[in-house]
Amino acid sequence: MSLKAVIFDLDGVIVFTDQFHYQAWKQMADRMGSYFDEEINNRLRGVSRMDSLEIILERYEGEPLDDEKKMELATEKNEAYRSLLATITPADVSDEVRGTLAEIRQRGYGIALGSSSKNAKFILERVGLTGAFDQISDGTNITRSKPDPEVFVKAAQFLGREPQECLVVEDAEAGIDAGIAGGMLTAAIGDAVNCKKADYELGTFSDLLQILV
Ligand code: B16
Ligand code: MG
Repeated sequence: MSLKAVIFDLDGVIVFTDQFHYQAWKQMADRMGSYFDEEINNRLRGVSRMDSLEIILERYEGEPLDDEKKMELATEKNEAYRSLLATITPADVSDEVRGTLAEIRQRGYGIALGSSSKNAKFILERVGLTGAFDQISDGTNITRSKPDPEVFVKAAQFLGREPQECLVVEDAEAGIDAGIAGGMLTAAIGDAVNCKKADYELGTFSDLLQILV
């Protein structure tokens, strides 16, 4: 079956907000007296907010935290993250990414977002890319986060395409695993190239134009 659509991860592929995630989590972890560094932050790529919190709390040694307190901590982090997101502008998306998305559409492929983030629509609005996507599947329409394929399976359904007709573009190993589990082809960019599991490896975003002929 030939490729008809592309499903893009957001953070680490289209925009780069991992430093904002880091700063917001770091602020929370410091307040809790819990150790947190960039290496732990790397494990949070593609992982949902609550699952990220659980990873951070692996190093927490204080009083036990109930679900209500955990929700409070996640909300505190998200508020700090949203304040940082308010500083991003269309200039935070490269001309290469913008031009490649336009060319992929021009070539007739369906385009969807497949992001774990509940802030995905807000981010797309901030950078002026909402119109570049035919469909959006994000943290607001899933119950299981990557490596579960749910976010990509939903994206394919929203596009009206079979999984085998879709190419997933991801920067996280958990996202490549999710694409494979969903029965899709996968293209790795950035960090995900190191896992050596993807069907394609992108040196740069516009390399997609050699796959999507
Ligand atoms: P939020 P992606 C993911 O986005 C991020 O990589 C991950 O670090 C974050 O925890 C997750 O979104 C949830 O984000 O707190 O905004 O709902 O890479 O799947 O686009
Ligand atoms: Mg990502």
